[in-house]
Amino acid sequence: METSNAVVSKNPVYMQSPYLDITILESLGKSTIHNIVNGKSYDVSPLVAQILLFFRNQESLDNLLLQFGLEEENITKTIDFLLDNKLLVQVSEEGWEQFTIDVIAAKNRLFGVGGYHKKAQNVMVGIPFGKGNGKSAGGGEFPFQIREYSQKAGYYLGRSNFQCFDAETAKRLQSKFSKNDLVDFGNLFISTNESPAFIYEKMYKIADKLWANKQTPAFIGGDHSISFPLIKAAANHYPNLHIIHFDAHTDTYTSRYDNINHWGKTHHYGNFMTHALALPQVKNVYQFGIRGMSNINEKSSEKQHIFWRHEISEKLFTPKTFDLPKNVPYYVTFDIDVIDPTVCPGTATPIPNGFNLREMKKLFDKTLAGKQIIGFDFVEANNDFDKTDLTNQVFLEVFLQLLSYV
Ligand SMILES: [Mn+2]
Repeated sequence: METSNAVVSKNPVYMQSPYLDITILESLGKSTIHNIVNGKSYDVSPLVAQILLFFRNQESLDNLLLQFGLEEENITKTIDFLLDNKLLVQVSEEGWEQFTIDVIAAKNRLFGVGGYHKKAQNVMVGIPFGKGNGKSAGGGEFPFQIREYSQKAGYYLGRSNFQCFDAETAKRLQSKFSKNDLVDFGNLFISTNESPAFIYEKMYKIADKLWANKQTPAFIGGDHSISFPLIKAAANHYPNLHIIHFDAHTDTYTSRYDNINHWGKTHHYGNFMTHALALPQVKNVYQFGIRGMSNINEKSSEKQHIFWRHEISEKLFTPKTFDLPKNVPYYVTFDIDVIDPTVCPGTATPIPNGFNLREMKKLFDKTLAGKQIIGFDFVEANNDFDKTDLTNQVFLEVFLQLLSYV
């Protein structure tokens, strides 16, 4: 007797391939499944697309039959088709491992913390991707470099008293490190034969999974283009998402090439925010530290709130606040070029008149204290522009300060 793979085990568990775009066109009676790895497209009935969407998270065949009111023999061919074309994956006992395959454990974990586990609250993930920056891809090496630097310097912080920070920050960091709920997942694995679209999709899937597990990720870039897939993933879990964006640039810049490249569908380090603003779940974006001639008339959305460098200076050491909404979830994206290039030279697009570290710390106090921060990224550190260790040191100090508020 011929038995199909799909029904051999009693109640198999399936999961949708992580690399699909599914478009359902009810009115036309057909749907399209696009595999972004090999470029293949499949026209299927809306029911088949719905079945595939049902398996977005791991689900058993029995649950599918129950949910859709189907008989097993009527669905066998469809399941086989989906399996044969790798649109659907049968989850083995190592099913969970699928998620971790795309992240390679770091040889030297940052601050000497532990490796990934499901229960950890704060999860650091390196995203060594720099090709979204049109000026220099060197930032892609940063997640490797910072771990190496940190290890050589002996920064194992498990029992540190964080005396080099002010008392409040030290207290927050001590509690975070002593609870052992900060881990270093490792770096996103990127192969040279992968396209940027494919790599962005991997970032998106990892971020989506971390938020699905109710964890709080801290992503280490990489250039600023990585933030869009991360924010897109956050939006799946937070329908009222707010963004705090530290940067010298608004990153809502379009170039004439943006329209040539796939009709504006692609994104890069200079326009990731335009794409983030277009997400309906993103309600408001607060941009801090914007300055310089490249922002001479930059405001493109009602959701976008710019706090200019010169306005911030006037408020920073006064009791004045920035009146950000309370009790809403915030994602924080931090571009290291918000800091003055004389303080931190290692970045591809330096702009004069940035913050010093004392101002930066104060700005964190005024914007992040008491907020619900669901995760953050720290991007655009690029040691190609700094042959000293200054940028590494600025990164570690500012990263820890930022982390202390999360
Ligand atoms: Mn920038």
